[in-house]
Amino acid sequence: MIKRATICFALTLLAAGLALFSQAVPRNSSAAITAKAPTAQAGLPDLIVDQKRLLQNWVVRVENLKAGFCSVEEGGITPGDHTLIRFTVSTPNIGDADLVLGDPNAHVAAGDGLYEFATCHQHYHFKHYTLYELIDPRTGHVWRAAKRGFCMIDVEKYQPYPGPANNDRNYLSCGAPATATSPMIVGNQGISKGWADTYVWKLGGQYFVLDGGDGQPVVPPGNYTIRITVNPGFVPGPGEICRYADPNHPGVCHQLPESNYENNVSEISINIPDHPGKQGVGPLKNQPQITSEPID
Ligand SMILES: [Cu+2]
Repeated sequence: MIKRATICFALTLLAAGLALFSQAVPRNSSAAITAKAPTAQAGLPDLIVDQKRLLQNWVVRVENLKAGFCSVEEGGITPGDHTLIRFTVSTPNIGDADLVLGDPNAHVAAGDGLYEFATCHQHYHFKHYTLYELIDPRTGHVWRAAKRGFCMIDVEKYQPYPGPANNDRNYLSCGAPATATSPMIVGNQGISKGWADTYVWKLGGQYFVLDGGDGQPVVPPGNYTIRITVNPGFVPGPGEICRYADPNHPGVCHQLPESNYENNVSEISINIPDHPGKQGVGPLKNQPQITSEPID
């Protein structure tokens, strides 16, 4: 697993290196430097949720959530010990074109409403990229997760991709606005065809609070469904833009273009035990406790 922060840092260095290199190459002084238009793509992206990944990567356990964690602040959680279910979400692009978002700074400047600035994370988050739901199959009650925003980049290759195995990794920088201490970072977000954006279980907000510590009802022991929906459909409210109309569901819209909106959901069944303890119960039991929260 590649750490997202490492990728961003490495890419910043790489970009800086390339910028230096390109400045060193003599240019025709009369030629204006124009930005290259994005290459037109013939196909469309197709996002899915990797069900096998979800099935193999979850744990119910007791954790100490510290007051300084962004997910505690953003999720309205009382700091201290809480019973959680943590899980990993991976969203491969199995389509025949890249999902292209580019620089969040440009989206914010254009005022298109796709990104918002996350004060605690000090960078931009895409709104409504993936919906996390914990469902009680008996009552249909739905709990929401602590995660509030997403940065889409190529984290890892999706091995079962049906197309070519050597597609380029193109999107590696979340981007950030200028702050008092650092200049603006130009981002390049997206998911290349054949690649996946992955949010591992340790990351901030990759959990549901089960003991009511976030103001939602307590989740009693028993069988539940975790349902993950990438690029979820929504009915636009007043003033909301319909970017991509769903061809199969009149009135339903999506934020991102895809060739198929019918394969965007994965579900798993899990059992929440009575006393999971700090070791936990589930495929990821006995993993170390988290002392500082990695964010993305
Ligand atoms: Cu973030």
